[in-house]
Amino acid sequence: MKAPFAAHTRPNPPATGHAVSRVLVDAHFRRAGYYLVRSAVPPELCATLRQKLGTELESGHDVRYDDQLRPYRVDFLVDRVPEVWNALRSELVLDVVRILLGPNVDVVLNRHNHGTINQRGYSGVRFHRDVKSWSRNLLTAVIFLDDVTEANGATRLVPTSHYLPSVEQPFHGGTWMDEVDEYAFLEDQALAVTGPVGSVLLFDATLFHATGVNSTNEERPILTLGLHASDELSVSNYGDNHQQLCGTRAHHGNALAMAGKGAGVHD
Ligand SMILES: O=C(O)CCC(=O)C(=O)O
Repeated sequence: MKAPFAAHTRPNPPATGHAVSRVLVDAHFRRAGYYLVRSAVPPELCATLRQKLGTELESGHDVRYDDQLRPYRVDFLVDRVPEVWNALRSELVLDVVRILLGPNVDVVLNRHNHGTINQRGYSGVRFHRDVKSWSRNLLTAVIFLDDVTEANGATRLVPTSHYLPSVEQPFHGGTWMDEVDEYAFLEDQALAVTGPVGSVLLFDATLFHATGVNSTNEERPILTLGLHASDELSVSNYGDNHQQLCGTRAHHGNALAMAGKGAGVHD
């Protein structure tokens, strides 16, 4: 029998109608690099998503295996499990995402877009950034499909590390913290972000973060998506790696490029 989530003594905020302070959310996110939206996705929807994630893992298609050869990740999530859109469009999630990114938001299909279950003993992904540099940044969204605790491997992140300069390293592009000597010691400053089922951890994709080690016998299922503001250059006829989450998508860039005459023109 699994122990209920017990890391917080205050009651969960209601999943809907919970007023968030625009100023505080934005100020905390910009300084610390992350923001946890507690209990934002209804538990029933999380149960459906857990079950669908399990089915997709069993299918063996586009599944990754951990260091003990157990299936642990499925890619191309939004195509395989459309209920992910309902989770992202939960009222409280959209409230906070709109504060951080504005009214028009896209989901990126070629970064993250996966569901993961970390099982006992798997040490997960080591400290890294999800993008190399702020110049093409993302908002990473981790949806907790079950209670996430330190014991079952909560994501660990290094607050404020999104301010550290981008460092180009051979082969891996500088996204791995332990490959940069000056940054490696920051692991000691990391904190684990825990929360009840349905919580959503949002962070600047240049914030160094890692999977915690799961020391329980339960899985820790999460979904991970990359979001960004749909800005005036998002729409292009050079191909589209995005799908609209909310708002509108408009192009105000180079008109020639949009008309298909863009070769050699800055788009
Ligand atoms: O498993 C986690 O807690 C974090 C996963 C992660 O960092 C990633 O998918 O890039």
